[in-house]
Amino acid sequence: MHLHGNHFYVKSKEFSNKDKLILRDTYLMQPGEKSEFIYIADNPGKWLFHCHMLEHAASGMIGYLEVV
Ligand SMILES: [Cu+2]
Repeated sequence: MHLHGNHFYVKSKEFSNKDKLILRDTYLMQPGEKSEFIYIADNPGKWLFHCHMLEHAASGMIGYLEVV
């Protein structure tokens, strides 16, 4: 999943066997995976949030976050 206009921290075991907080604007999620994104919402606007696999985005894995 990719978030425009912001970076976020996500707990990931991508680089080790232990969860680590990694700073990202895109996070490759596994099927059925649930994740919490942690970020400071200090960039006002409507920011697109979507799957980077365009066929997934086209079938509905897309939305936006509004920072006010
Ligand atoms: Cu996808």
